[in-house]
Amino acid sequence: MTAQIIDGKAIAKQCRKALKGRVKEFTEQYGHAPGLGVILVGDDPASAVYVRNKEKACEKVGINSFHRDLPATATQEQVAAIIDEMNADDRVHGILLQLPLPKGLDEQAMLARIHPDKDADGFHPINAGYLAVGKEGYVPCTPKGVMTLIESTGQSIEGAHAVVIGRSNIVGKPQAQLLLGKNATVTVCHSRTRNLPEVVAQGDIVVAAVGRPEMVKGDWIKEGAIVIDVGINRRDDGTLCGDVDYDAAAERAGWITPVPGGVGPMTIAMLLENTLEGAIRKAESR
Ligand code: NAP
Ligand code: LUD
Repeated sequence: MTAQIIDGKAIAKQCRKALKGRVKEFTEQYGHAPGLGVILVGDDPASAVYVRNKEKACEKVGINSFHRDLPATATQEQVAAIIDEMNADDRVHGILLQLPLPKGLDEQAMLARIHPDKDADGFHPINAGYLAVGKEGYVPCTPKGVMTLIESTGQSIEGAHAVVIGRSNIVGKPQAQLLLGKNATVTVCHSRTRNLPEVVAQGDIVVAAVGRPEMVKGDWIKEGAIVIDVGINRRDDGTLCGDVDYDAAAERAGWITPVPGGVGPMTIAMLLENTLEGAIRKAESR
């Protein structure tokens, strides 16, 4: 079998087009545009690129963005002060604190400082709790985008065996919750998992979120599986690759996402969607 490519770039473009219409309606109805507050701490070059792409995407769909930069030497109090300002700013409906933070800053404390109603990334413990108990709240952008990519195949998630590799708070764990919410049978793998290839081989759906270049080999993949590669790794020559050995996996999978052009663009589209949804919730609660 040769896999069909899931074109995340094209699907994200469709999402942004639909969002642009909804943002326009919102802005006409309420007299102000949705707004995203963006906080970048330190000088990680990849973070700077992602943040710039997110701000450009906001602009294209009509969402305002409010950018604050802090140096790598910033203190916890300085980051907290910016978050507090954005929490209090009525023009800001969603707040993005780009990760990772420079060493020495307490990521969990900073994420918990963001008002849960403005938590466009869905990383606040309250929103993580809502996801765990199946209550409506903000859903983290990457796993939310992955669900859209899986649904684009037209295959049923209910009853399927989904194998998630990785258990981070930003991808693996919320991904497992979302798949469980759609009635998949979910296995979550991590660095202590025994016989990983055998576990992955059971997956009708495989989501790889590890951060190790091409770690998932083609012969681990079940014939016809849906393979979603969340990994973004930079090779020594500067090119990007995922966590899956794409060429070999594509020979067995039914569907597969490329890197770049798979999950990454969806993460950005979902951030825009969460920001709009936050603005709608706020406007409707007045
Ligand atoms: P992370 O916090 O570093 O978590 C990695 C997970 O992989 C951990 O749970 C770890 O297990 C597990 N792991 C490490 N080595 C393993 C091994 N040999 N076998 C099985 N599992 C192993 O990473 P993350 O933030 O979830 O990100 C994962 C990847 O996705 C990275 O490449 C990141 O750049 C990318 N990413 C992409 C997007 C996007 O929009 N495309 C968004 C977010 C992240 P332990 O828990 O046991 O340590
Ligand atoms: N922090 C994220 N840190 C890193 N790739 C992203 C990402 C788009 N607070 C917070 O945005 O959701 C987040 N919230 N994350 N990430 C990773 C993670 C965060 C990574 C890649 C891309 C977002 C992306 O657009 C392109 C693609 O895969 O096609 C390639 C871009 C390139 O470098 O060429």
